This record gives sequence, C-alpha cells and structure tokens, in this order.
Amino acid sequence: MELSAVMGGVIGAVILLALTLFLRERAQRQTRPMPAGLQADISLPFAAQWTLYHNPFSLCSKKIRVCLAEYGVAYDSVAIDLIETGSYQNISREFLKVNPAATVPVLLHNAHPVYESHEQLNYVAAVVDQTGLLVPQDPQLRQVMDAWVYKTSLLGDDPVGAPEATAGNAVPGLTVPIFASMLAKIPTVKIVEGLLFHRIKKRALLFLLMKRRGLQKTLTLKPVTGVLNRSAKAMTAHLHELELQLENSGGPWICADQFTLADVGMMVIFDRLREGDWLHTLVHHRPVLDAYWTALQQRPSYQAGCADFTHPAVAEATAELAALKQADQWPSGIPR
Ligand SMILES: N[C@@H](CCC(=O)N[C@@H](CS)C(=O)NCC(=O)O)C(=O)O
Repeated sequence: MELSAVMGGVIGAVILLALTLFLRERAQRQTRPMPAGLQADISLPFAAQWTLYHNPFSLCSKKIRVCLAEYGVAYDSVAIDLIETGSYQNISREFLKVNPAATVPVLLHNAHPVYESHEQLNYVAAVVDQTGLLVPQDPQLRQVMDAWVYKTSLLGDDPVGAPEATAGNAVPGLTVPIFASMLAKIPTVKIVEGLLFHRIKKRALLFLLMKRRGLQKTLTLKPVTGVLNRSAKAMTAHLHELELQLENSGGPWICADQFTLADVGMMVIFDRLREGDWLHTLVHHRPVLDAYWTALQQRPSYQAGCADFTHPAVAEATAELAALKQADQWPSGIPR
C-alpha cells in the first residue's frame, strides 16, 4: 500500500475518533432554556437552606447577592466562572445539572432551583419578608416597585438586540468594551469551547472576534459601534424615566422613602455603568441621578453584594477604558 494511502487512512481514523468524542461530549452537555421561577419538581442534592450559584462580575448575580445581603439571609456560595472571568464553567457537566440553561445566578431554596434573577428577588421576598422590609405594603407603591423590578430585569436570550425594552437589557451592549478588555487575557481555545457546547453560539462568536481584534479595534467595528450607540441611547432614556420617578416620589428611593427591590435592581445597573466607565456620560451631570447613585453606594448591601466581589480583571478593564479616554484614544463615533 502506498504511504499516502496509509496517511489518508490514519487521518480519517483520527477525524472519526475526534468527531465521536465530540458528539459524546455534546450529548453529556445538552443546554436548553429553563422556565423562570421556582422549580418545585426539581430536587438537587443540597443540604443548605439557601445556596447561590453566582459569578462575581455578572449583573444578575450582583442583584441577588445584594437582595440576600439586604435581608441578612446567609447562603452557601458557589462561584462559577464565565468565559469573561476565566473559563466556561457554566457549560461544565456539573453546572448544567444545576441549570441546563447555562446561566447564573441560580438560587436554590431547600434544594429546589429558582431561575431568573428578578424571579429570585420576588421569591426571597415572599419567603423571608413578612414585614414588608423591601416590599411596599401600599398597593400603589407595590405596583411602582413591580414595574421597576421589571424595568431593571435582563430579559431574553438576546438582550443586546432589545436595549429599549428594559434598563437591564441596555446593559450588555454597554458591557462590550469591558468584555473586549477582559477577553484579551483569555486563551482562544477556552472561548472555542463555547462555540462547541454553548446553546447560544452568537455570543461565543462575538467573543472570539473581540479576542482576535483586541479592545481598540473591537470598538471601531461597525456592528459594535451600532450596539454601543443604540444601548447608550436606550440607557439614557431609561435613566431619564428613573430621574422623573425619583422626582415624583421625592426620593431618595424609587418608592419614596422606602428602599425596595426596585432599588436593588437599579443599584447593580449603576454599578455596571461604573465598571464600564459610563458614569461621566450618563449619570454625573444629572444631580438627581448622581445623588441616587451616592445613596446606593452607602447601603451596606452595596459593599456586601457588589464591592466585595470586585474581580481583578474587571478593575483592570475599567482602568483601561478610563485611560483610553484620558489619552484621547477612545474611537470617535461611539459615546464616551
Ligand atoms: N434573565 C437571566 C439572565 C441570566 C444571564 O444571562 N446571566 C449571564 C450573566 S449576567 C450568564 O450567565 N451568562 C453566561 C453565558 O451566557 O454564557 C436572569 O435574570 O437571571
């Protein structure tokens, strides 16, 4: 037999083996959307009353951490890496048993998972808040709070495509510069794992592109400038609505003098604006919003749920974005 025929056979066998291994692995790591709220029919092997699967940087993880801190609820903490903080631990076989949708946060109460962070806020309140600590007793104010919990939610699989829907949805687009800075330090092979196994391929593809181009070149990509401009415009509108609400309520909170779950949702959005170096453009020049942000940072829950979880790569990204602006190297055509 000719050498080339032997080589061809070997290469074919290797490809077949790799494909078999890949298909077997993929079968073990099936991802699918999950329904929101408490899943009473799912029981996982957990002994603690409350367990939280979360990521230091994730917006929705911050939200439930702040809520638990406000209520003084103790929980078992399980940190899960996302690709931006180091690896795709959220698509590991172990984590997919906890959440087949591959997202954090997941709150477990007596071993039953609760999915979606806005549902988690309401769930914790329903279980622990007998006195209305973070939930107004007045029905009208309750409606206001519910509306703002919704407005601060991150909804759907493609929030970047719908930043006008909620202030929460305007966040991922404004996070792109932070992602681009963080991904520079992540090995390409780790990002490819997402392409192979994550149910949403678009995100992994975008991350690969960011990784290849680096921060500054990512910021000049046409689709990225489009996303940044659209998200900044949408966030400006959401913040304008918040400003009116704070003026109407008389402050210092969304529901007047009661700090509620709605402020929990807003706190983490403002914290993300801080991380993305957007406060100068979107908040500081608006006294009502600036005073609100100052008050939010003074809550002990801000320290416990946000500041105490500062990820070094995020702090570096924030500094990098601020430095680019200061050195006048921020691309024109996108908000600064
Ligand atoms: N609507 C969900 C959003 C959950 C979500 O998208 N979480 C992000 C972090 S904020 C995540 O896990 N991303 C990982 C990934 O998609 O790979 C919620 O409010 O909990």
